[in-house]
Amino acid sequence: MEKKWWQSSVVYQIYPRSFQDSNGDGIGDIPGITKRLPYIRELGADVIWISPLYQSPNDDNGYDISDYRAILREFGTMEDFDRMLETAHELGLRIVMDLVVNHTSDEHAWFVESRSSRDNPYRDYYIWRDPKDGHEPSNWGSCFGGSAWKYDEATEQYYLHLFSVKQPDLNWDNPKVRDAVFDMMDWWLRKGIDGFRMDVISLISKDQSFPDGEPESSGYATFNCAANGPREHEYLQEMNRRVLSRYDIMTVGECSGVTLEEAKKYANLDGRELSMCFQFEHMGVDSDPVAGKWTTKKLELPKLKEVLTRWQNGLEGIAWNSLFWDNHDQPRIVSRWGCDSPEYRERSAKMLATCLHMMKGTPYIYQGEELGMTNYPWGSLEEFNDIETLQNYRQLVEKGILSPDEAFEAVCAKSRDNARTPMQWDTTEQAGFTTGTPWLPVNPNYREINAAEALSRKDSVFYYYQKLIALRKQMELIVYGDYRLLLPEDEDLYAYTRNLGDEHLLVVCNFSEKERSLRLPETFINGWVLIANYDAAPGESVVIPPYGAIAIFSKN
Ligand code: TEU
Ligand code: CA
Repeated sequence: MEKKWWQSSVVYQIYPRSFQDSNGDGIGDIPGITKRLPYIRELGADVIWISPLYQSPNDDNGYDISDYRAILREFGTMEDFDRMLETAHELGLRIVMDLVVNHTSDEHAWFVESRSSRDNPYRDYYIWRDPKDGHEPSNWGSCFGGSAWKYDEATEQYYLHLFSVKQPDLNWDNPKVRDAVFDMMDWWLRKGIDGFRMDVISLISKDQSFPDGEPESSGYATFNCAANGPREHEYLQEMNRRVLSRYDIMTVGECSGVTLEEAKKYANLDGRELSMCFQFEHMGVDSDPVAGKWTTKKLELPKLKEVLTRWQNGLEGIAWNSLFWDNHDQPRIVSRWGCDSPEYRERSAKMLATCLHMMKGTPYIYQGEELGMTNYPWGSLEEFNDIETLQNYRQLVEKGILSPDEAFEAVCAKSRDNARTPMQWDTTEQAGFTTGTPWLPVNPNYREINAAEALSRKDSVFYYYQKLIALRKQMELIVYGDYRLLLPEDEDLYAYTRNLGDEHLLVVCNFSEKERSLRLPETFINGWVLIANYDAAPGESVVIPPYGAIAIFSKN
């Protein structure tokens, strides 16, 4: 197998709105990112994925783009962008841009034209359908609640929007759309960016008959029924031929609804489509059959192990995995699957990091994860900003799927806004994020949990991540070794090995509050402790404290 730079990279994700404000308007911006690049360098990550920076009316915080070649005024100017890119490159950091081309904003010039009349040249840039028996053309639902079809009075047709009504889906079956998108991608690549993270790229090809899907408790079929459509791979291969293959870049597809078999195509090592893809199966292990992700159900560890192991082994030697717990759409992992009480917050954050970063694939760190940032202590529904949270809350309560109290508890646990509260830099007012009023409140725990504190203390979560990253850079075993699960049924311990030639690694992570001991497999007796989040002294067995984690190396 040919080795690629992005296989030994670690990616740091920035959500620009919440990272660092530089001018006191309460909104993070590009000069703020530039100022903090040395911080990311210090952590050791070498690729930065930045959520959308483009012009947008912000119905979905930048994932609704109205001009792909302009920077959102609140974030700065194109000159600011160019300076950031140059500074990043000087520091040896690569920049991967978010690419949102399943849909645009309804304020994009293409859609303004498209909706103006049925015979406008841009009409077919989007997906328009006549009513079916006076109703929506199919039962497809929007990810944010309600139908995915919106009736437009002016031209008496429906348009498709798998996300908000302000995010109409592009019609990829129109070759002009593909030309326009590829041209725009090329424009950014010529500027010198290092790749793309492709938003819901698994949804771009739709079955033109728009068949009804299996309805959920909401009455609609999930937007996943549009995933991996009939011409999906044809379009990605075309994109690859015409654009991607001409640059030395990294591409990661956000592949909602992807199966293992599909991922082998998206992320195949033959390089015909993308470098790697995000799958979400492991993010769904604590969801509910009726309420979906909107539940406070506890994690069942054997399920998580089953899913991740299937992906680790299923792609082995065929395609490349990406590894993540957190992103701008997920609650904070330490609150979700660790323990955010003062006693265990740091140890469980390090345990989760160990479990993920010792696996095979490219790891992603979401801003603040390296500090063990936690979910926000929400007091009322009014405090939320996110469209997905607010619309789903309403739908869950209206349909009687959850009581208002249950729905509130669920959004507190799962809202995307948990990830979007401002980055906690130091103990000054507003955590050093802004000198003004932040667009989302700062978590009050910033006085204890912040970057300045973490950087001043050698045993912080930050330095633990730094060490994990450094180990990946030093050891091919961590990048290329195969993966084998141990103890599949154990409800507390996640244990696996990695193996490359005569090198072996044993990783044991305790997801519980119990102390657990484990007899070491023969190979690892007298092994070398590569990293642990407690004072470890293994002999023939290890005693692992609550939320403990250890990785033992052996060569034979
Ligand atoms: O997310 C796509 C996606 O699948 C999400 O809807 C995800 O399932 C959900 O947010 C989890 O709760 C991407 C972006 O990451 C997200 O921020 C955007 O809102 C969405 O696409 C539309 O562009
Ligand atoms: Ca600002």
